[in-house]
Amino acid sequence: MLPERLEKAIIDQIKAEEESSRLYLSMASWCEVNGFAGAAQFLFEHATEERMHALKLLSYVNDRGGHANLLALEEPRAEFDSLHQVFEQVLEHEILVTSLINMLVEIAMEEKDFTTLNFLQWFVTEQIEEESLARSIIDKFNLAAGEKGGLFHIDKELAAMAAAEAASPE
Ligand code: OFO
Repeated sequence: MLPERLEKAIIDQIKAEEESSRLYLSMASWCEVNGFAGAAQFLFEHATEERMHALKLLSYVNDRGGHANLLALEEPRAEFDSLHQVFEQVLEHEILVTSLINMLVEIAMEEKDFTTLNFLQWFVTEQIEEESLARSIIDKFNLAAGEKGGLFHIDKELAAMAAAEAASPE
């Protein structure tokens, strides 16, 4: 059985992952209506990944004899000033999620639940990858600043990254 405190914390994390998914869906929608088809594709893909993270946590709680009941979700932000700002928000959000995962790890350690600690390792690694990916995209904006057609090229690169992600989802 999962310790009650840990079960509650994982249920909160399911909510956070669902909210991540909806935030990226909302960003994808903004990109789509603003002519950034590649970025939209990338963010739709990312939204699906976050939903898979929520499902992974949900299954874990239930497999350990708990009950992953779902919580009410916040309305995601819908408007952005620029594509660059969208990806700055992605990074900011991933940094927040990393801190939430670290808090979960801390609770699992305090509860001496080694099975959960082992399970959470996947999320720890995933957050390193996601933060690094968001940083690399922001670097592209900084490099392309002022360059003619810079946004067009970034959007094309994001489409290629989305296709690669779709081919090896996590
Ligand atoms: Fe769920 O991986 Fe990012 O947030």
